[in-house]
Amino acid sequence: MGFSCRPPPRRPNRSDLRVAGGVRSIVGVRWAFLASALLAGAGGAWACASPAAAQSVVDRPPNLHGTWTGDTGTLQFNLMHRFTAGDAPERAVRNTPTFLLATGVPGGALLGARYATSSPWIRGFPNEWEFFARHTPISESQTHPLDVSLTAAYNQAADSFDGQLTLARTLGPVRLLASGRAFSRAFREPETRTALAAGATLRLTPSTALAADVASLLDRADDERVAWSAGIQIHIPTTPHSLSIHASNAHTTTLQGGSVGGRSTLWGFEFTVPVTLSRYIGRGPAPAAAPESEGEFVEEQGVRVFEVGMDAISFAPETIQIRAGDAIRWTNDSPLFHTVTTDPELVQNPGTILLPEGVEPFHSGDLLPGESYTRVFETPGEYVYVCVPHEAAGMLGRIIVTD
Ligand SMILES: [Cu+2]
Repeated sequence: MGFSCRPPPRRPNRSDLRVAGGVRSIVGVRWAFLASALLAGAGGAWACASPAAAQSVVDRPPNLHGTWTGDTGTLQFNLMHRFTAGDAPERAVRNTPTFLLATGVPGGALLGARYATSSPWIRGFPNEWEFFARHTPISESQTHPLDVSLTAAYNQAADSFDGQLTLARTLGPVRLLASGRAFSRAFREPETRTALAAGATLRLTPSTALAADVASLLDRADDERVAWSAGIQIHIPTTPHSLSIHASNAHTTTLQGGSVGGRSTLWGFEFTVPVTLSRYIGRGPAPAAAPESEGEFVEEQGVRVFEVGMDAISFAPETIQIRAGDAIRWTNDSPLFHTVTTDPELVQNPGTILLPEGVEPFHSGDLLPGESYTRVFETPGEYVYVCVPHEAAGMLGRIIVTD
C-alpha cells in the first residue's frame, strides 16, 4: 500500500551554515570530518521526512547504533551497564555505564550525547563524552530498499572527530546492519583510523529478537581485539521501552569504544526510555489541524476506503478527513506491533481519547507487521485514537468525519 510522506523538512539555512563556520574556527582542519558528514546528510534525499523515528533495541544489535533518529518532542534516555569481575580473591565487580541522551530535531535529524565511563582505551581519560548528530536520509519506512544513516560525532576524551555511515536492510525476520567508521584522532593518538562493523538481529516474535555484532579497527594492534556482542533484545509490550540483555568484550558503545574489544567478557543490559516532552511543556495531545481536503481512497463494494499507514511509531497521516459512511484501513508497515484504540479502559491517558457522542469505543487488537484493520465511520464528528504500546511516545491520530 502507499506509504504517505509527511511534508518535507526545511533545507539548512544560513544560520545552520554559520554554526558550521564557528566550529571551523575553533578546531581547524578537522572540522571537515564533521562538516562533510553533516552536509552529506543534509544534501541527501530530503524528499520524505521522519524515517525510522522510534528506537527499539529489537532493530539493532547491542554495539551498533542503528538508524533511528527519534521524534521531535521526545527525549531519548538510554541506560547501559556492563559488568566485569576482577581477579581473585576479591573478584570486585566493576560497572561500566554508558548513558545516552538524544532528541529528534526538526528536519529529521537526531542530536545527542553519550557519556561513557570507565573506558580503558584513552590513557588518562576514562570518561568519554561523545556528542553526535545523526541523519537517515534514506529509509525503508519510505519504501526505499534500505536505510542509509550518517553520524557525525566529536569524542571529547579523544579530542577526535568521528564519522559513521550505516546501511541497514530488513529481510523478513532478519535485519542486517553494516557500518564504516573513521576517527580523526583515535584514542587521542595523532592518527586517523578506520573501523568496520556489522551485525544482525533475528526477530523471534514481534517484540523479541536475538542479536549479535562484530567490529574491528582496520589496522588492529596486538592488544586491540575484534569487538563483539551478542544478546537478546526485547521490546517490552504495551510500553515504549526496550531492553537488551547481552554480553560483549567492548566496554563502551561510543563509535571508538565500540570498535575495539578487550580480553574479558562483560555482561550487561541496556534499557531505552523515551520521554515525551510535549506531555510536560503544554503541547496538546491532539495532532495538527485537519487537512483541507480528503485524501485518496479506493472504492470497495461501494464504500470509499482511505488508507492510514502505521510507521515505526506514528500514524501517517496523523489527521484524516472523511465523510460519514467512508472506511479507514490502517496497515502496519513497520516492524513493531501497533493498535488502533479508542477504548478508555485500555489506554494510559483516557483524556486523550475523543469520540462523538453515542459512538462505542473500538479497539483493533494487536496488529502485527503487515496486518490491517478496517472500520467504517457512520457518525460525523471528531475522533482521536491512540496506539496502546506507543501511546506514551505520542503515537496517536485524529479522524474528522463530515456529513
Ligand atoms: Cu504503535
